[in-house]
Amino acid sequence: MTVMEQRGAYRPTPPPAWQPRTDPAPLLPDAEPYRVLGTEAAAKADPELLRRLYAELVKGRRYNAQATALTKQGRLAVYPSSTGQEACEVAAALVLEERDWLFPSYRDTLAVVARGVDPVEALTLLRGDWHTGYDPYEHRVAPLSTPLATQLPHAVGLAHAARLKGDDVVALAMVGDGGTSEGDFHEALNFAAVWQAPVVFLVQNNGFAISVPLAKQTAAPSLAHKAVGYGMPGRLVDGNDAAAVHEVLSDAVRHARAGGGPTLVEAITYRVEAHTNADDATRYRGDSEVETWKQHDPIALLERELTARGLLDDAGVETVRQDAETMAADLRARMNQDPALDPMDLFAHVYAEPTPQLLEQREQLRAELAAEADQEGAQR
Ligand SMILES: Cc1ncc(C[n+]2csc(CCOP(=O)(O)OP(=O)(O)O)c2C)c(N)n1
Repeated sequence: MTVMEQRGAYRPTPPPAWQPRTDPAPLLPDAEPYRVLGTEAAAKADPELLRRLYAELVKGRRYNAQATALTKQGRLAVYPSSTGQEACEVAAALVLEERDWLFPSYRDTLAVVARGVDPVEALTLLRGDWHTGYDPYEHRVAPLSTPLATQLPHAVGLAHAARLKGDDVVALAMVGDGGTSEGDFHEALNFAAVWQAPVVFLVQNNGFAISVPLAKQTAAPSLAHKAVGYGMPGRLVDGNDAAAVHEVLSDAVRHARAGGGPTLVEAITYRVEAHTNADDATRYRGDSEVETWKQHDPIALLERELTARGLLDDAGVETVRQDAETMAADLRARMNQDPALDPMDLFAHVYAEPTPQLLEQREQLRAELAAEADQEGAQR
């Protein structure tokens, strides 16, 4: 039989029945970012929680302003301000139980402080020290991560390990919109969904990765839609609505704790200031865009809600403001003290077993420091 005859005789058999492994519909994010403030849902929000959120937002903004001022005085090497993003920062810290873990990016100092880390210790890395400054185990806060998205697989590993050990722990990992283009983001979400790890991923979509706008970062309908591809729910929330972010993250944490697996939350927000004090944002975005976002300010939104419901008056605003000033004054005073630095620390903790080269360099520095001390002694 010729090949053509064989082909003619071939009748394809129907493939085995196929259906999606899970129904994608419940995983899809809402069409609009979820909002609470200024909507009917606000009436159900706990007044005490709203007041707490408000106090933390005001303190957070003051912290950002103080830290930025410290960069200008040379007390901090660099500071990535989260002004405009305080709702995400504060809510992320408040939704966790003490036994849970927070995995922040470099922009999330406010979340770290809101979780209980000393405000000065939280700035150690940004001051240019060689270590994180705080004990990650004390408040269950991983080091502020500068390499984009590397904190995400760490969060998944910790959460998965905790579940294997039978520990009731949820990990909440924070990342920027730019960080979602990293391989680590993909790997973390994939592992988390396959293992059903108790993790919540919070993407703060603040519009830019330094100068790169979101449109150049992804063609996805939204970052929350990416969740569906991994088999986890994606949620979209107004990132400047502290009550909404708190509610969505609380739901996600509860879901993870109950064994329901991970959630990807995309919070739509805006970085009002430059990427860091070393950046000039006017080179890639216009003032009018910034002004539009300032009209949707997280503190103003919450203040309006609290005032309208009679939960906050002028005296209350003043008390919160004063508390924030006290915190800033303490931060300023302590950051203006020169830290006692030992140059020999450079060689500590590099390797468990120092390499011969490191030992050689350590001896060289020790000798130079000793010679310098002798010289100073002789001049006195
Ligand atoms: C792996 C890696 N690549 C590049 C950088 C340089 N970098 C620092 S911040 C940044 C932009 C990140 O933007 P985004 O994730 O949106 O977070 P945002 O700064 O807006 O909070 C880049 C590319 C880095 N820190 N790590």
